[in-house]
Amino acid sequence: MYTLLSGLYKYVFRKDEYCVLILGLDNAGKTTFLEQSKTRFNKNYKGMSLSKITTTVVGTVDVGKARLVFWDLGGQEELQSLWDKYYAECHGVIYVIDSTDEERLAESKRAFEKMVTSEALDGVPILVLANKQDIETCLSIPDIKTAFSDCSSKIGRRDCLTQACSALTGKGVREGIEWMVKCVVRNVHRPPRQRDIT
Ligand code: G3D
Repeated sequence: MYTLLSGLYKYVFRKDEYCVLILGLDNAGKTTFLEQSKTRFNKNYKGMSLSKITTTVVGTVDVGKARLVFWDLGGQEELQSLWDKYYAECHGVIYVIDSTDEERLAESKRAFEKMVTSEALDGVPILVLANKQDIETCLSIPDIKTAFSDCSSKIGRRDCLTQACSALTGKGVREGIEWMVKCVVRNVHRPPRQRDIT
């Protein structure tokens, strides 16, 4: 009887926890995306004062039995060298691009290329967010895909999606998160950590 009840307790109160890195150049909209995701998925979340947000922001979002734990690592050049310290432990990557910043698109592509060729990230799903699509003059998804086209062989056979998004208005945020949940759950090579809900 105890085993049965304890099994039921675990089934109801356990979450499968997946670590998702939010990467991209500074000013791409990573922190705004994280805040928007928490607002959309977590009931009663009131938002965080921007002054309290530090370089490595952690936030969680629950979708069914899955809990995504986000790490927003900061995109300044000196912080990019820290990204790979987190690769072995993560289950997914969200790479944010500022679609209005044509000048830094090549820089963003270089950072993406470096990230995607890291062996520690083999097989890890990548969601590319073409952010700031609410601004009329932004680059379109085909423009961005063309600019990143020579990365496709390096992406390999892992799950990868380019999603139009506005972290400011929330457009595309839910679709992106739901896609990521589907991918991390089915990736048997990186099983989740199991945690009791607190
Ligand atoms: P980062 O965490 O990647 O460095 P932030 O980027 O989330 O701090 O965002 C940088 C700036 O871009 C912020 O403006 C933020 O409001 C803006 N931004 C983020 N996402 C969007 C978006 O989808 N649309 C628009 N129009 N703006 C966005 P400020 O003015 O605070 O620097």
